[in-house]
Amino acid sequence: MIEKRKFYIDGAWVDPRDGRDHAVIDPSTEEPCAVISLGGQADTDAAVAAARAALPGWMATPVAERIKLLERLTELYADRAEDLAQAMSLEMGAPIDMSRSSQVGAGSWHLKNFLKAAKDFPWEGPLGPHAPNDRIIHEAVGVCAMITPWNWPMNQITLKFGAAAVAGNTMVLKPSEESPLNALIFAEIVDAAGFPPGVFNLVNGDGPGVGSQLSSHPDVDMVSFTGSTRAGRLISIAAADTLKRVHLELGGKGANLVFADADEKAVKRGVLHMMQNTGQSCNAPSRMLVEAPIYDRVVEEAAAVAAKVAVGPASAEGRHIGPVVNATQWQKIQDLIQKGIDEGARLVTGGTGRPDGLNKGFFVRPTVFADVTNDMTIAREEIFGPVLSILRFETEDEAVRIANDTPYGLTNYVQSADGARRNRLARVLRSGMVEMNGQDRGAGSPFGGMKMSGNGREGGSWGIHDFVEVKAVSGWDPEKS
Ligand code: TXE
Repeated sequence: MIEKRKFYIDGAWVDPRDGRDHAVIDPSTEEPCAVISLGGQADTDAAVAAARAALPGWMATPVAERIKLLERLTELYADRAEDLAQAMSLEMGAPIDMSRSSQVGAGSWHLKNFLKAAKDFPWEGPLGPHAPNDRIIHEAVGVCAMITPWNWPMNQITLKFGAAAVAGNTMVLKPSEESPLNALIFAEIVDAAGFPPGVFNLVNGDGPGVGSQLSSHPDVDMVSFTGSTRAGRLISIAAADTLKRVHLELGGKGANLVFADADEKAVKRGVLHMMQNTGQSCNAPSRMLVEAPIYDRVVEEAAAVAAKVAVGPASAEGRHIGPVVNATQWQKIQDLIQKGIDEGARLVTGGTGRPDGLNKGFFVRPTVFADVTNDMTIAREEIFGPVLSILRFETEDEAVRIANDTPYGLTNYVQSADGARRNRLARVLRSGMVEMNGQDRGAGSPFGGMKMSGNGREGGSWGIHDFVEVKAVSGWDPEKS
């Protein structure tokens, strides 16, 4: 049993002032695998005070030095890759090979993108050639609380840390209580990289405790949150009295528009993308919208692909999907699958219960529903499990109407050989991201949503923009530095 009760505050590992024990459960076995502490107000206050005290010095540190420290951290992150992969596999159930490649890999990708973006960022400069005495200065927002979830934990921590750090902010991280171990390793990496004490602090806690204490804290200038729309709303309410900046990256219900001229791998790609990380991704293409002439063939192919998706424990090597993170999520997914059946969707593979041979652990059967209509619960709610809904459309306009008929707006997908159609659709789909024909997002591409998927953008220079204030100065002397 791993015991990790300490918090990282002001450059030191300290005992909780107001802590209580919390067991971290291995979702592959349902057994406790670690004990951490959940902090209280005194711990939150200590971390915020350390971040506040470190702020003037860190803001005054030249950006080139901040970038150097991030470079060092990026190297050390690579050195600790295996520890991070094992931790995430144990605590949130990512199969170990996937944890090594995708979970850890996402973090190093973001860190490297920030290094490049920070070097090119317009930190300070004239308003324009017409106004030599006007200067625009981008400076830190201040003390930033970062509240992160368990599904892509290192991805989300690095997205916030990299941008906040290069921009001169100081930070208090509260990782998810479901997946604290990788975050504790990250704090060790920050420490080893030599960031000044107080620049980065970590307090473990739950949402109603440390999470809401940070959100309402008068000495916190910004909250950057990734998680459920439910918690995002509570954070916004808690933050309202202090009018702090609130950045939210929330749920999604992405549509994947598959036209008759889609490439031959489009359906397989869409199903596997849905199943990736056991369906626990905010940008999952969970509604597959299929053009009528190819509908029956696509349903058959999607069912066959999903039926072949292997499910197994996170510690097993190879290509399979792991369990979902916890009992609550497992039950939520079971209830939604049952709702799909009850509301009249056609179950073509999978269903409720555990896959054969897996009697313990939060394992879910890869499931596909056909004949889903957009008013059904499974088409409206974020399931966050390996469950795909297939809907039929007749015309492009109808596809757009269905795709946009959702409270969410994170990512939509298009599969079509027709470039003019793709470009047309990219303009009218209401989501922060539109990904087409399986093309990967470019380095530094902004990640974030519209509507109830949140606000703000993370990654690359866009991510840095979210962590800076824009200061307009007039009367600047261009002859002096
Ligand atoms: O998330 P929570 P849960 C969605 C997904 C999933 C559902 C529930 O649909 O099924 O959310 O997951 C902290 N003030 N996503 O309940 O509660 C919490 O401690 C401050 C989408 O596990 O949102 C943790 O650190 N903080 C998503 C973080 O919020 C609060 C990723 C996420 O937990 C808080 C995860 C509060 N009042 C779930 N309540 C995505 N966008 O990728 C909770 N937290």
